Amino acid sequence: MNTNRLTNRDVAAILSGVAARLQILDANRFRIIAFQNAAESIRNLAQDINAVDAAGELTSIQGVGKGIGDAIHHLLANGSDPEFDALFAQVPQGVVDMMQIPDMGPKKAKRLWEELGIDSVAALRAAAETGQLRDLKGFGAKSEEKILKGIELLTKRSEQGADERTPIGAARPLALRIIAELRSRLPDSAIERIEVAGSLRRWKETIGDVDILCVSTQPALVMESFRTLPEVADVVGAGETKSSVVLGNGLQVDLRVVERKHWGAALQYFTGSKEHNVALRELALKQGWSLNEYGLTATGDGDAPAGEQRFFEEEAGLYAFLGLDWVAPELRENRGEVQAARQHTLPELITLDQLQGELHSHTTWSDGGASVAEMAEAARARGYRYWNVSDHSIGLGIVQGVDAEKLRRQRAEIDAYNRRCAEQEIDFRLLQGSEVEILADGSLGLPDDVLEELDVVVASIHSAQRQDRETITGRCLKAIRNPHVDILGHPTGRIIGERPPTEIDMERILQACLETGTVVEINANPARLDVSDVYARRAVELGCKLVINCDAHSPRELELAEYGVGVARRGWLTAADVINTRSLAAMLALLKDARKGSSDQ
Ligand code: DGT
Ligand code: CA
Ligand code: CA
Ligand code: ZN
Repeated sequence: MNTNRLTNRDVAAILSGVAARLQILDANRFRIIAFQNAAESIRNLAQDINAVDAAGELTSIQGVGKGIGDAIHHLLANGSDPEFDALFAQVPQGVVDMMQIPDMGPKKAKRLWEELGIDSVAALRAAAETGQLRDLKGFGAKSEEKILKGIELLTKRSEQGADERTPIGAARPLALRIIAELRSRLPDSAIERIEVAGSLRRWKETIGDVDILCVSTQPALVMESFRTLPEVADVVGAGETKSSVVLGNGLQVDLRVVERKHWGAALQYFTGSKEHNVALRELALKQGWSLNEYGLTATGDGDAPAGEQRFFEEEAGLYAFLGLDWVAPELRENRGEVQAARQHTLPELITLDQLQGELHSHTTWSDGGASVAEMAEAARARGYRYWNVSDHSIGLGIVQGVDAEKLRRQRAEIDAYNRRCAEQEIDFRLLQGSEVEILADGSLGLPDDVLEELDVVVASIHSAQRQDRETITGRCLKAIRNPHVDILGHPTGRIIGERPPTEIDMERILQACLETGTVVEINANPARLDVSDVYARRAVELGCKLVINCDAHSPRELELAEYGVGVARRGWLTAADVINTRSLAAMLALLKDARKGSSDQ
């Protein structure tokens, strides 16, 4: 057996590296896309790739065919693959890195490498600084300047952390503010429509850059206004209908102005994902149409005469023309949505307004910033019908935990609030729970007889997160098997861009959740988004129930629920899959111990 076991991430990185090198070598387009798709699905795969390989099921992975499957098998067995090794030796990593520079595609990178021998970002910077690029046909002083600017941007981004992508929780408020500012600065007549597109519209957990699309008859005015917004630190592109700026935090924002008649196709195109677009374009081609960001043009292979054009003011019109139901942006990752749209079997995705309450939150009893009553008021203001107070069971750092004695006193406070609601005939109920700590050995931070008295128990991990796969998985399995644990909180423990997920074997965890009736949390805090979209989808596929919780530590954090809904929608979840879309009684009936919730009456 091979001791240097490759992880899903390793395999995905190797396949991406192969795709990049094939791009530079100008290989067959479909071969490049095949490697890109395979890398992306393996990066997002819930199961361990080694286990999938051992079961002989590599080709059951979306985007992995016989050829790539065999190569992966070889890779996992031997730690390398001769064909991949040859490619990696042929094209240096530095040339691949050059493609990370904004506006540097594979063709440019290849020419710089082949014609000038430039094989790293550092070498490229030196050549640009000393004016050596202008000797190359098609390059001038201006392109040198642009490349230097791009390198500067790239360095700035990578200095901000290993991951140059921005968490959605940071990008989304900025994007919405920019749209609001544009609207307020410009006369009403200047902006007919404006919307975010790209990964942000798809609610991807991290954002490379923000894409905004608008319809305007005064593009110059819109461009000027955009480039002079107060958040803008640098203008990196200034065209008549497209501008790119970099904000103070390094986030790039692209704004494009399109004509009204192109809106449907443009919004579709710039929403992506690239993989979804490729699938859509291929479907269109089969029907005799070529698809781009303006609309459809007949190829002459179908019924319409070559050159005939079709435009769409709305996205839905474009999808319908191709025989598809409109696909929600969150699903556009080429994970089966195009086929489902054709067969009219897309899921009816959960929406934010379907949430009726939440089951994981904190108050001043532990590390929250607001009292029980303040949190309850905030929950009611959102239209929630119930709210579970789940303060930490044991101390985390300087924060005090809530023990059995404190829980008794807290219960009195919760009961008093509920009595006031009842007296005023307010349809709202506070529940009492705990976020009980799963200790390093899998025992819990509160004894069973205390847990038994609580309405809803969330169990999670906040310490010893570096345990090996067996240990941490076993530890969580023990908690899941406790009859009083209702919910597994933020199961993988990751903090996006800061801390990787634990080694936990999610496949086994989800199986155990299914068997025991433990509910899987989608922690909506955008720093966590845990479980992720892919695990959420896997959980539902297995038949598990999920819950969307903000894990709010203050009234303001209740607003984060939309990020959890984003994850759920990306995981193809419907309201039926998520227990806190139900009424209080129906929700409690889905918990492990269905008699719970009646104890305080
Ligand atoms: P990001 O910015 O890395 O978080 O991800 P996206 O999806 O926002 O990607 P971005 O900003 O590069 O491009 C926005 C959308 O434009 C993308 O989702 C699909 C479309 N698009 C961009 N370049 C291409 C391309 O080369 N081919 C196709 N089919 N679509 C593209
Ligand atoms: Ca983008
Ligand atoms: Ca973009
Ligand atoms: Zn919590």
